[in-house]
Amino acid sequence: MTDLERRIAEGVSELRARFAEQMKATPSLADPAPQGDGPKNRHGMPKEPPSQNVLEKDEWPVLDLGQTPEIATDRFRLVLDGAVENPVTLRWEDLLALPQADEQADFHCVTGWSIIDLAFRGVRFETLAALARPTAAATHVMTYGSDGYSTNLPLWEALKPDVLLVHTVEGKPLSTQHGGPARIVVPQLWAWKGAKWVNRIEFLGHDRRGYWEIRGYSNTAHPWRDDRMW
Ligand SMILES: Nc1nc2c(c(=O)[nH]1)N[C@H]1C(S)=C(S)[C@@H](COP(=O)(O)O)O[C@H]1N2
Ligand SMILES: [Mo]
Repeated sequence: MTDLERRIAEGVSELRARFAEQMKATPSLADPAPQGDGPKNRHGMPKEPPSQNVLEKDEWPVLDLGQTPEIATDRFRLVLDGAVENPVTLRWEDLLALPQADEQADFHCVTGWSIIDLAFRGVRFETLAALARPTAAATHVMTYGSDGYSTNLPLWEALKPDVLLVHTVEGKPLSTQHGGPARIVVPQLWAWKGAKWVNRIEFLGHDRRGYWEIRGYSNTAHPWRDDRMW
């Protein structure tokens, strides 16, 4: 283990311990069957949330504010700042030097479609957080895309191990239209919680609503509880 890997592993266990109770109290981990008791394969969840249509992987729609920033990997920067002991700016090579993770996860869009079992590869959010070391006051994050988008998350959702900064999907580089070179994916929540073209993760000592949350989307965004608006 390198020094960096050891520091990250220590940071991750400290954060998991700090937020363990709140993580356990959230629907994806707390409810054995929040929408009934159909076939289950996702932390005790049915395969797709209520009223969702399952699309094939090659039918993955593109949804965003209408701009598609082109970010070459040599211009990629990810700022981790706010309520942290160690603010950092990561370049592409820094990102790839961090421990990499694979997650087979689902992608649920509030407009009514879900894609099941996408193979995501990237860096776990908890790895990034362990690097930046959230202060004792940190409770939430705001994530920003370079198109002006933002979306907020409580740390007890962001720190779940399947939350990734994704750079590879199904073995191929994440496409520009889906937020490449790197975006956040939060499989347990509606897809708007994952900023495409992410360039900043700001740690906060209180909650603050992001782009769609200000405009009436649910702040909790749990598909399994049908949290869609407000
Ligand atoms: N930067 C950025 N990220 C974003 C958005 C956006 O407009 N800009 N839209 C969000 C919404 S509303 C959804 S449903 C998903 C869609 O991701 P996709 O285009 O890869 O399907 O991205 C989310 N992340
Ligand atoms: Mo969306």
